[in-house]
Amino acid sequence: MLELYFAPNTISIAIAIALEESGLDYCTKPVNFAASEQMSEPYASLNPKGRVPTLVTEHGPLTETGAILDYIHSLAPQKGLVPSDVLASAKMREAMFYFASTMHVNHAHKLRGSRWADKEASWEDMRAKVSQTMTASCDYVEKNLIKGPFILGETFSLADPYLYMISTWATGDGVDLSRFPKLLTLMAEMEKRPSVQAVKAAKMLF
Ligand SMILES: N[C@@H](CCC(=O)N[C@@H](CS)C(=O)NCC(=O)O)C(=O)O
Repeated sequence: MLELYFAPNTISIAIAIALEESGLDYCTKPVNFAASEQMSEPYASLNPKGRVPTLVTEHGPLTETGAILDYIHSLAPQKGLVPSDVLASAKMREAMFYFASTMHVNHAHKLRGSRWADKEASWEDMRAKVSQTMTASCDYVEKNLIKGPFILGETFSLADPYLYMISTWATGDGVDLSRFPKLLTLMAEMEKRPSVQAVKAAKMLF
């Protein structure tokens, strides 16, 4: 059975939502950040990057949110989590690459400045910039990525749980979400879905 290593409220919950959408059998394994379990054995052997998510498959561990989401689609193609249209699927991945390379990284500057600099003053500077960079990302997403109500329009795709999870961080990152009605609609649509309700009931998201 697939095993999802996760921490609550992190990007790993996008995987839990997609697994719920897929109908695949899976079980969850919490990784305790407070105890730095992501950095130590046995987890470090599964994911030497010290991050969640990791999905352990019958062929071994798989990491990186976008890659895991695509893998879930490959295991349950009948669920239509990736559109069959070639351009639409490329647009979905365009959004997902942006989330991984830019938006998630913007957010990480709030608490993880030590990845990029050694001086506390530099961390403070990075933290102070997060509301600006996350607001700019939300603005880009609002104007360019969300057709509405979902990213690709009426059709739900793997990019939606990815953006949904990042959006749950936005207010804490100093973003005024009321400026972004399409993003708020996408979040509300996601919250209606049984997949999101299931991860909330499991206390993976609160
Ligand atoms: N590129 C990775 C990033 C994963 C990532 O940074 N996850 C965060 C949680 S949102 C994490 O595990 N942080 C733990 C740490 O930095 O120690 C992915 O998309 O899977």
